[in-house]
Amino acid sequence: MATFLEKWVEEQARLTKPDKIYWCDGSDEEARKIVEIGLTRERIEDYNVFHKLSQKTFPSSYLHRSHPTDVARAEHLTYVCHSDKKTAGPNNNWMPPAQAKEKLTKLSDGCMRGRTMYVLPYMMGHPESPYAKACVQLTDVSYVAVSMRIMTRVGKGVIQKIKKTDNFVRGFHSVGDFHQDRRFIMHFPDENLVWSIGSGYGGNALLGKKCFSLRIASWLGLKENWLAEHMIIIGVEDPQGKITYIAAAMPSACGKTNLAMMEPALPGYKVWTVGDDIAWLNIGPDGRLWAINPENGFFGVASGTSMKTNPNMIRTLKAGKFYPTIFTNTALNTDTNDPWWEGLDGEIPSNLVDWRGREWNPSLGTKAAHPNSRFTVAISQCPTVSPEFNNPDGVPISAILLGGRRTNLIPLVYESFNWQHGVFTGGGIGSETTAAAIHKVGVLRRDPMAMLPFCGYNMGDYFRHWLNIGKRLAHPPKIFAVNWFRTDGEGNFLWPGFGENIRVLKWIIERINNKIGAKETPIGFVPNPKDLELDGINIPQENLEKLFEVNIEDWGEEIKDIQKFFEQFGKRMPEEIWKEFKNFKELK
Ligand code: GTP
Ligand code: SPV
Ligand code: MN
Repeated sequence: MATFLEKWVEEQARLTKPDKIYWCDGSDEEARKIVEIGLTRERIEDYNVFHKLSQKTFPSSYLHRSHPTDVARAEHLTYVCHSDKKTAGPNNNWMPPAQAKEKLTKLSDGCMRGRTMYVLPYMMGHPESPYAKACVQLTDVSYVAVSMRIMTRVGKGVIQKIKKTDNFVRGFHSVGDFHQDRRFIMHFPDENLVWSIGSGYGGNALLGKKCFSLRIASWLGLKENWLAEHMIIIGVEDPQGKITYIAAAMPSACGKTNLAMMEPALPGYKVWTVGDDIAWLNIGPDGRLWAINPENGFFGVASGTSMKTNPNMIRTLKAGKFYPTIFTNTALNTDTNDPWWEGLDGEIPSNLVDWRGREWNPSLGTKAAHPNSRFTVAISQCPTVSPEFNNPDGVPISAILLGGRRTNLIPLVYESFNWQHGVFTGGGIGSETTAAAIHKVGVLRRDPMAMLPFCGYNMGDYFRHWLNIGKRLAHPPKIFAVNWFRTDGEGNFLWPGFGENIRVLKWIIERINNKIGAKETPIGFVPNPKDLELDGINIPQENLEKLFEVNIEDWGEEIKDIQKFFEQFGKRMPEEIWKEFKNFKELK
């Protein structure tokens, strides 16, 4: 008798009419075959899906150019289809599930004609982890099939798991005709289903990532008492060899990957990488918060990545151990056949074509690499990958960092008074938008816990859920807010960032261990000047003052904006958060 999975695949094939159906086993040999198809047969506009790069500099690497309208997440085309609008909340686009399905069914009719339907069984999380989830994605493009192998644990073993339980998350994906008018990324949380059509780009198409591991998983977390968060997970080893695990949320393109594999500027410190984008957080039997990274690879921002900013990522990209590594929408040095992007070490090469394949030189005034150009690479290639990466139980979290990109107002770091105050602080965080999604860049918006585009239900309920989790933790992590992006009057960053961020982590760890005091301000505790390690770094005194300045007079607009944001959630907004808000407003 056909299994639920087989029936589903058959049904989707009847609708989409692919030439072939291919069940992936996740093997190296298979990946090579699929890449071969993208090198020769499939085309996007006038370009093959894959272009082989110089194997000397970046072994096993390929360049992929996406459709020029398809270069980032499409938040305006992303829907969460709960049965009622209130459950989706003002933070999500919503359509009644039946209407959404009708629309998608029409768009999907015959959409795989002439193409292959790849069936990808995969795990989010280590197969032996009690927190892992089994999934199956269908896709009609080699780029997505191969990227899923890098980003997740693809393998036939998953089918065995599924057979026993019939419990898995379904992802249907087709690039359709790439047209924006026929592009939708729709989520059906009550059916464990994601249906995405019209885009081949990362977060719209690699459905294990934001679609499942955040939007659907956050909803599962609400029902099952855990949290799915847009957070990195790191182990910070101090000179005595003690490792402290930290989770940190920052919006897209705001520094997570860089922080996750930092090369610390302070001697004796080491950062171990557990995850760079997503954390699933569970309450352990010991009353602590335990984190796993459900992913198996990095889908990182290329622009700005160099031996100076993120040497461990450059090393990861050059390792060539796991097949393949993919660059998406970077420029190409036509002399050397190497990928190139703004911020990479060395001179600007003289013979470049831009991310669309057009001849390029700096005088054009455009960017050669798309600002959201990315690489897809296995986490196993990372020289700082934590020995705990595959630990089924995850790692115990001692601190949560919540960040944003703020050119002014927000100090480098401050500590919340307690969990409830931390939820209020995180809930009110704002960040300036980046090129990771299709919208105007540099616009300030509220982005609570960096989850605004990823929370799969009403954020009022989400804040309540955070409060409840806090109550159930015997040892809740301390909550800190961070901002690497404050600038001076001329737009220069006040803080050098990257490897120097270890100084902030050191302060945080000392606070966790009650080793040092701090200055109390209305927004939380900020470092006493003497407690931030500044040995070996030269920061003008006035910059330091500015970095930690909490001028409460300047918070007027911010408070109004936070209030307006919270008010959208009406009765679903927890009283406790309003209480914190009121306290804060009165202090002001
Ligand atoms: P997503 O993959 O979209 O989730 O992004 P991310 O949060 O992982 O951001 P990432 O670490 O890739 O950094 C995004 C951009 O911010 C890059 O261009 C980095 O060079 C820059 N960046 C990262 N960390 C710092 C920092 O400490 N200071 C400054 N000034 N820039 C940073
Ligand atoms: C982000 O935008 O947060 C990313 C890239 O990490 S994507 O996979 O598109 O979500
Ligand atoms: Mn990242």
